[in-house]
Amino acid sequence: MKKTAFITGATSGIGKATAQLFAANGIRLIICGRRTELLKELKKELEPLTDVCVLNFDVRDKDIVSATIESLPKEFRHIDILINNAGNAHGLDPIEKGSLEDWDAMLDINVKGLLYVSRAILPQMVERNSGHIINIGSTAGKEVYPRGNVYCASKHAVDAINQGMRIDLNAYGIRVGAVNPGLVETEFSNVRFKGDAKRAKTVYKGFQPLKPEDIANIIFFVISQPSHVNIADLVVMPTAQASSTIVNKTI
Ligand code: NDP
Ligand code: 8X3
Repeated sequence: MKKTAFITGATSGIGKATAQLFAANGIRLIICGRRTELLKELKKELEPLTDVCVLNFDVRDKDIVSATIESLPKEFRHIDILINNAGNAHGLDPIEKGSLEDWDAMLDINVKGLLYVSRAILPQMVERNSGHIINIGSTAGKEVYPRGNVYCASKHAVDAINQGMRIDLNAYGIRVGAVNPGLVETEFSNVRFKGDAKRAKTVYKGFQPLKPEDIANIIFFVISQPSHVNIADLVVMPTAQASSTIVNKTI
């Protein structure tokens, strides 16, 4: 039977590339995000390859999250794979100047949003004693860098939630693992710098960053392992990157 994957944050970057790769491999898709037009376009692109269901919601709204997931059409209710990917950094300020709105956004989306989506999907996996969850963390969840403060905190929380999920779901045969990327060129820095494309570009200047497709390939590798293999935690950086602050820029 074909598997069904639920991907949050499928409108761009890592989530979109993962949806494209999954579709090319015949995995049925539930693609989620806030930008309706982008979801519709992606559905149109991928429908020749696989069945696609669009879910349009903001992960911050817990009532909408659970109601929307409950309203899935019958043929998409059985979810085999959950990719908890939706998230972003908002701002890069020192802690004493941090914006409260940015802090709320990062904690509400990256941490609470991930929890709301997971809470709505986990019971069916528990009932079936099967499922695979991949949490997209970050190198920012493994170390803390200057002015990364609250974004790093949100990704450290994802790291803890990943471990907690794996422990609590162990008895049910559900696989849980995290993929923690370093610098990937997506819309990430555009969002962090509030649409300042020039500043966003400078983040990836002078070295070869990861592409969203690189992470999609890794996610696909993780979900393609036999059922007795669980890749619990994986960190991947561009070759030019050694840590959050050490990047070999040549230009
Ligand atoms: P993008 O900005 O390209 O994609 C972010 C995705 O998250 C979009 O599809 C966006 O959809 C979705 N999203 C954001 N906020 C919400 C929300 N409130 N409700 C629902 N969906 C939301 O960035 P990336 O692809 O780079 O980021 C994906 C994940 O990878 C994030 O968790 C990020 O922290 C992580 N990551 C990224 C790295 C990088 O260097 N790029 C490195 C390490 C981790 P929409 O706007 O349509 O709602
Ligand atoms: C994204 C990687 O270093 O920009 O999570 O925070 S970084």
